[in-house]
Amino acid sequence: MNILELEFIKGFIRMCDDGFNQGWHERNGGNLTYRIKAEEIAKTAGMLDESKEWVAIGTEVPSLAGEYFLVTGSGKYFRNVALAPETNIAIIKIDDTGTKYQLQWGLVDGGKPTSELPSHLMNHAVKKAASNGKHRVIYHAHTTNVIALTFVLPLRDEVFTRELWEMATECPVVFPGGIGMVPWMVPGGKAIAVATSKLMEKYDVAIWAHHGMFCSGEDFDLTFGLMHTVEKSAEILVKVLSIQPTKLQTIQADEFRELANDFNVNLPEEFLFEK
Ligand code: 2HA
Ligand code: ZN
Repeated sequence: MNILELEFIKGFIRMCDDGFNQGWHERNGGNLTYRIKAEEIAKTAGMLDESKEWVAIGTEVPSLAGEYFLVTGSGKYFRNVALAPETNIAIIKIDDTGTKYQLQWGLVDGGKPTSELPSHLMNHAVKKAASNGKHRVIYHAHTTNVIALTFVLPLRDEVFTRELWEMATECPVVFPGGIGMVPWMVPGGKAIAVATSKLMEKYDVAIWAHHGMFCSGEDFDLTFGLMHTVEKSAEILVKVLSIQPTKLQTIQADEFRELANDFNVNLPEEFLFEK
């Protein structure tokens, strides 16, 4: 059995390729991590290396102790993942204290897990608890239209949520919980990880101003689909604002309530303010 034939690895690689093809991963932009299921790790028996040194994560994630993650590599290009998975992605294990990781497979030409490992793992910790273990995917992408909007809209959760809900009827059904906003911060470290994971207690989507987006989900389809839907909605808004600065008509607060009722989703009233 070749490890690359395992379904979770194939799904991860396909998602990297899909993201690149959307134009969200210039150069080494973006990163993807997946919390591997116990039954999936069982299938890698004999293929993992448990001899490498334990390396500091840069933050603490005790609730992820002993978990395995499939991750993109720091400085690696999404464009190259499908061509050479074993040089661009890796399997890591978290130690018993939740402060260190060990590289057990992949990155064969050297390298480290994604530079955003602290944000990814803190988001995983929060979402694992909030979803009773269901959420397994954290995805960061440099989505062009969402980034553009962070220059022209107030960086407030209720503004981005409402504006993006209005751009397509499916949006409130796909991200009923809304969107959290992180102001500009230095990426890669613990501070932005803390700020993002705090928002992830409430949301499945967080936007980093002038940088990109983080999405959390149960599997590759749902998480990619979430990123895709939010970014498409942002693309429509960019087009609308480019045609004329004010909308002639849009979906109204009461219409969202009607939609919520028919589609059986909970749309928090904080996003249904009168305008
Ligand atoms: O270059 O996207 O946020 C990888 C990144 C850093
Ligand atoms: Zn980034």
